[in-house]
Amino acid sequence: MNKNLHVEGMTCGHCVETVTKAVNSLAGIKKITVDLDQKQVSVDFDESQTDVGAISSKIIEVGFEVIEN
Ligand SMILES: [Cu+2]
Repeated sequence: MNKNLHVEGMTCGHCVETVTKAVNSLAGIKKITVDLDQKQVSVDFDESQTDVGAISSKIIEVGFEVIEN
């Protein structure tokens, strides 16, 4: 499954790396792409292992705001 999330608060490459690492620490993540300019985080994941709620919580946990599209 693929989900696009609107993530507020990312300002630089370090933020992108923080979000990427946090999401990748979850089980079932296949691919994450972060578009800093568009504030979009695109995640491919195995829905039998994780869900949008868990992904959003993880992003919030490391200090960003998730606005679901
Ligand atoms: Cu940053």
